[in-house]
Amino acid sequence: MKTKTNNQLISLLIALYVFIAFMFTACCGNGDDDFTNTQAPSSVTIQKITVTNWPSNDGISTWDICVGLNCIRPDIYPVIKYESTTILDLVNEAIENVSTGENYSFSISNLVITEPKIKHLFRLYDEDGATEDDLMGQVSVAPFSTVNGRSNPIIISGDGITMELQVTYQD
Ligand SMILES: [Ca+2]
Ligand SMILES: [Ca+2]
Repeated sequence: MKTKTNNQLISLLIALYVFIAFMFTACCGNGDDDFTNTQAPSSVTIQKITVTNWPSNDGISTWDICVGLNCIRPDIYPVIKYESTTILDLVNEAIENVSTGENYSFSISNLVITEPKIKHLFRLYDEDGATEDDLMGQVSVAPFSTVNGRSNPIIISGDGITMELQVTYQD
């Protein structure tokens, strides 16, 4: 009887341990996905995106191959996707022939992120006119994370690209 109770206790402890380990991984393994923070905003509104970094080439050659003083430089614009929906596409405001080390800002008219705790896909493209635009880099991240709190700007960085989001937070 004693052994059976002990076995049950051990089983219970193992189950509890697995549960806690699972909860820790789900909750806090990646601070970007913490759904438990009551300080999280109900929405985040993006007012400006400043691109501060991008890969110097596509791994093989310059972003554009052409004859001209600066035309080999990329013509950048950001795109934001949420799940399968493109919620921002600034292809029509692409900035031509950008210089490494400079910052380039895109003012946008209040893009409201309604699920700031869920991952969004931030992409930077090189606009190529007639041919398919080059994807320069992309980062999948939640705009709001408990690690960064309500920072402004929000820094989106990875895969060779960096974007700073000028935002406001809504409770
Ligand atoms: Ca190109
Ligand atoms: Ca170019």
